[in-house]
Amino acid sequence: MQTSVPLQPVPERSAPSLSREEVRQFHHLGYLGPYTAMGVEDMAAIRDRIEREVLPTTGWNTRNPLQSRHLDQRLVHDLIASPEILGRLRRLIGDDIVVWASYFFTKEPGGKEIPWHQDANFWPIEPPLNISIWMAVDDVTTENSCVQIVPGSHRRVIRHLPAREGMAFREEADPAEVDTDAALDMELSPGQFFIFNERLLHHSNTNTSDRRRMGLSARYTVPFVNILDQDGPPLFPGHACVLVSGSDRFTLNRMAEPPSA
Ligand SMILES: O=C(O)CCC(=O)C(=O)O
Repeated sequence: MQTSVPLQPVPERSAPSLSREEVRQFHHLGYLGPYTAMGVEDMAAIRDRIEREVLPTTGWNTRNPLQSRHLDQRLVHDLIASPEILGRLRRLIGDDIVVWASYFFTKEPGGKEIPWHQDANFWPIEPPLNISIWMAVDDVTTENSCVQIVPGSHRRVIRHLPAREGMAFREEADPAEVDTDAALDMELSPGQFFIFNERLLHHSNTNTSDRRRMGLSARYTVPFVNILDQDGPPLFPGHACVLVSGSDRFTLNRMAEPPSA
C-alpha cells in the first residue's frame, strides 16, 4: 500500500559494521567486498523460492517481473534489508536509509554484454548520492559473466555515448575513457555481495557459458535525496521507495510500507 505520511522508524538490529579503513577504501576505490549475507545452502533455498514464487508472478511494475520486487515480496525485501547489508551501509550514509530500486540482473547463457557504464548517467536522483549492492543468487564466476569493475573510476564523471550494436543498454561510457586493464572480476558465491557507488564503472560480458547468472542489485540512498521522476524510466508508474533503516524527516518521495511477512 502506498502512503505519503512519514513512516515509523525501523528498529535497528545488531549487525556487522565497517572499520574506518574500509570506509576510507570505499571512498578511495568506490567499492567494498565481497561480503557474505548468507551461506550457500540458505541461498539455494531462497533461490528456489525466487524461481517459484517471485519471477513467475507480477510485481508493482506489471511489465517487468525483475524490477523492484522488494515492494511486493517479503523474501526480496528481507534479502536487501539484511543486517549484513544495512549494518555496513549505516557506516557509509548514516542511520536513515531508503531503498529506491532493486533489480534481478539475470543473464541466461548467451545473454548480452552490459556495456561499461556509471549508473549516475541513467538515474533521476538529486543530489546523485547512491550506494548499490549486487548480491549473487547463482554461483557467479568469470565464466558466466560476473560483474567487472574499475576500482577508483568513480572519481571522474565519464561521458556516455550511444551504445554499440549488441549491447544490453542504450548508452555506454566512452570506450576511450575506460581502462579495461584495471578491471576486477567480482566473482561471488551465492549469498555474497559487493557494495559500490553511483559512479563506479562496471560491466559484464556476454554469458558464453551454459550456466545462468542471476544477481540481485539494490539501490540505497538517504531521505534528503529526491527521486525526480518516480513514474518514469528507469522506474515505472506507481513506483515507491521503502524506508529500511531509521526515519524519514524529509518526506520528499512517494513511500510504501514493506510487504507483509
Ligand atoms: O548485472 C550486471 O551485469 C550489471 C549490473 C549493473 O549494471 C548494476 O547493478 O548497476
